[in-house]
Amino acid sequence: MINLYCSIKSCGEANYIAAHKAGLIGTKIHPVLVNLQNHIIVTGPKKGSDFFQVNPKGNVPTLVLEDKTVLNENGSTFLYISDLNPESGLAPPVNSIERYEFISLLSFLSSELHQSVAELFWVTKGSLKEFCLKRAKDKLSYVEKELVNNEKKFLFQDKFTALDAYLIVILSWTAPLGIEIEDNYPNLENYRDNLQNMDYIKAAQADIQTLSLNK
Ligand SMILES: N[C@@H](CCC(=O)N[C@@H](CS)C(=O)NCC(=O)O)C(=O)O
Repeated sequence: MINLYCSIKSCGEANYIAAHKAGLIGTKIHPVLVNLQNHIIVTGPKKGSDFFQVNPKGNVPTLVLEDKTVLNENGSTFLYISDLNPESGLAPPVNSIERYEFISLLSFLSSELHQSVAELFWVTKGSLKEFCLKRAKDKLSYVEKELVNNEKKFLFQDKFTALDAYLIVILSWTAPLGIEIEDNYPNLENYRDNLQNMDYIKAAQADIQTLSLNK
């Protein structure tokens, strides 16, 4: 079994949602929860141990494969999970031009949108906060105008992919950080609400919550 180290409401949860949608949780992937405040593993046989021993960077998502290879960074983990079940359509096939377009969007989500929104967790006041807030809003405006316009239900082409799992988790961070999607980004609001109502998203989120309750 492959271990997926993740945390509730983090980009690790996004990887869990993708794996859940592809039917991989419990069949090929075993989820392990990590407390990102203190970097302690909170479920499974390694409960109570230091997550830095698994991944020296201390961040999720982290996959530990059966041969003990450690894969980390969303740009890698989402693709690995997707390729465990190519039929799931979580990512386009290897060698297709769509694969490269998909990787481009995945890189944008992880290196630009994710980081510009998440830095507001740490930068909470002053002119630096204003700068970071504007930067995050600019990235969201790009998604609003270019990626989820025309009532698009999914980020890439016309079906659910790993990118959607990633984007809805990033969008769940915005309200506590003072960015109101409802007031400013109608396309993103539609996109988010539509996905949030999908049974497979609700089921994945309920399952990861159960995992945290049973720790
Ligand atoms: N560069 C990483 C960033 C992943 C990341 O920021 N993960 C966060 C959760 S969303 C995390 O683990 N933060 C805790 C830490 O870095 O100690 C990627 O793109 O995958």
